[in-house]
Amino acid sequence: MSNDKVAVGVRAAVLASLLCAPAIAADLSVTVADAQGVAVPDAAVYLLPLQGKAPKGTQKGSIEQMDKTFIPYVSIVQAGTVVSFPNKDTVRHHVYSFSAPKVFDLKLYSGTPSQPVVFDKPGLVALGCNIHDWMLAYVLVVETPWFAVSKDRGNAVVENVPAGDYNMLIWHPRMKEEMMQQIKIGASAQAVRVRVTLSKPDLRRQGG
Ligand SMILES: [Cu+2]
Repeated sequence: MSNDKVAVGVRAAVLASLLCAPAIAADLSVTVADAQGVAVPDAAVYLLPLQGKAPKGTQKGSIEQMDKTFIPYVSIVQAGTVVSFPNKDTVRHHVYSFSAPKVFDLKLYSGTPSQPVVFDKPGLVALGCNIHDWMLAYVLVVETPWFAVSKDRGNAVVENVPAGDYNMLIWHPRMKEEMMQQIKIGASAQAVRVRVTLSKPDLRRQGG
């Protein structure tokens, strides 16, 4: 083999190893509790990089209607996400939003409406149903793929966050405003606990 060919081969190997090297990233586990220390489910947690723009992540979501309830109650999606609204009930629903980031209206339907809804602008969107006016859900539209919603024990895991500095934001339907704190993500998983103030009432009601 000529020296030139060897050099090309070495360069190709170096390039391949650079391309295949996994970026340093880690999971962030956030446990959300209220002022009394009680676990808070349905809190949306998301990370905005202090430098640069976040890349595009998953762009598909789904919000079901089951037992005349939206599931999940709180969703967080990246701007541009296409969300479907499958109806698992035998009754029909008429899902709508009057919220500025996404005004829409899915007229009475059963099954899954053929037109999904694209949440293209960041902000908070409240969902309702024209037929069952107790039905309520929220979609928080953010400009990052790094987010999670807390489960029953108040735990939210934001997976595979590239190492770097971020603003971590927490939102819950009962909070007056988002809470923000800076956080550094390194090479290994970390866990943080946050306390939030739930000063607004829970607007969910039971329906028939
Ligand atoms: Cu309904």
